[in-house]
Amino acid sequence: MVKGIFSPLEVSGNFFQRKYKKSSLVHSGGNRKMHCLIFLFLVINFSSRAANRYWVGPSSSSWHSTSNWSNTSGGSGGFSIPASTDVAIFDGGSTANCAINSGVEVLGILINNGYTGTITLSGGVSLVINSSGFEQTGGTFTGSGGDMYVQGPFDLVGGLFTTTGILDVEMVGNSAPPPDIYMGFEDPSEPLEPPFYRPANPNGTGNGCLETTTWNVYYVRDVCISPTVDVNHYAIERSTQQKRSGSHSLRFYLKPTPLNQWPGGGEATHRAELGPKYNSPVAHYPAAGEEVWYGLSYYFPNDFVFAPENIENDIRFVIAQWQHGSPGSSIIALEVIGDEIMLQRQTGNSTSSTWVTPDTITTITRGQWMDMVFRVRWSRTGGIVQCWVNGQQKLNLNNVQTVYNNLSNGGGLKPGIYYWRWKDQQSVQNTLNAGITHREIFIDEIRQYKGTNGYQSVAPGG
Ligand SMILES: [Ca+2]
Repeated sequence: MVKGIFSPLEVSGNFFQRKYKKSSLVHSGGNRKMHCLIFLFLVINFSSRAANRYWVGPSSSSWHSTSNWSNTSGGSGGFSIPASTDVAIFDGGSTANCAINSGVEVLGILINNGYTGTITLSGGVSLVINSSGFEQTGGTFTGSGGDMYVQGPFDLVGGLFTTTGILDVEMVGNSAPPPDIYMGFEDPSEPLEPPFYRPANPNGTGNGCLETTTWNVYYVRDVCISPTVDVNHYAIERSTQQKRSGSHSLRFYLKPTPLNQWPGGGEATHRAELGPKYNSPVAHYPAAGEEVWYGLSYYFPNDFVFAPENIENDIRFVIAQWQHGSPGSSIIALEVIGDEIMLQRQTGNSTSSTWVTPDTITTITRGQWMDMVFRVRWSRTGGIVQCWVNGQQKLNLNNVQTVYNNLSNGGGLKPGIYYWRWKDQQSVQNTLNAGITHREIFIDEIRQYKGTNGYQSVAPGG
């Protein structure tokens, strides 16, 4: 159980939900699965121990009169006023206003989209709602200084909710649907295959990319190390050095190719990532029109050296990208530029894309975990990219391109270090000049959920 107090609060629209989780205040889209779960919960209560009471009152009438309540929608009044084991239902059976002028305790309140009236909670009055919680999909609820205590789910799907009094919400635990993918890096059986080993070859050619090995059922290693150096110039390993939860996280490490070992005809070191596995039990590439939520937590060590901040310079690298499985750059990626994490986007076609000036998401705090949640609606023209950091919304892009014009799918999350600039000798020199000898980051609590309102399903947590 988690608990929080907010005041004042105003919420409107038909695609909104407000919840409280630990120390973070969360705004996110409507949740149809949640809606169905709550509805089922109410139905079970209706049939077992609770009574339904339907609002049938005349205009501007009082909650506190038996003549205004019925046992069926639109039925005759005269039934008991909803009490602590009853659910009060406002639907199309009466669209009249309702005034709560003295203290009320009910099992639940359900305001469905057939109700178009206004329910007013008067100042100084307490409204206690027990385990069935509060759900609103229509009408208007106005708290004019009265206080609400919700001992169950609080679910705003539509209508208008306003209160100037206390709103104290206690969510039922685990009410969010589980994620489709969860990686906490606690499983000692992962990685499923040992990393590929390849000896250094001073005359090596080619791109240096190692044979992929399976990390777990969802991911493979995707590593490119200069053929002239030993493969220990990288690491993707479970580590106890840092952890967001449990006792392990995943450590990513990459070292640039030494200038005196530069490959003559090949590519220098540039990649240590977990790549989408082609036969993963969860499909990695969402279709255009689908919405996917991603959660993960980053840790930059205290000795992480920030490069001089200049988005035009060479000293920047990717810490996650959403790879679409076709030739060409990822359409969205997270880059570290200076001391900030930015969202890098492309537009157009995958093989001839146009670079978009990155959007700053957050300044990096070294030595602390940063919890990140992303909502991505994959679309050629109506895409959405939203990002929250430690519970605060930092990015809200709407009607952007998140699927290339020549593709029919969006990207699969590919976490890790992609230092594409290190394929260039001058960039490595610039990196060394800035006092950067390697890159090391830790990632934990990776989650993925396909569907709407997935914040609670993917938010990093213990
Ligand atoms: Ca962990």
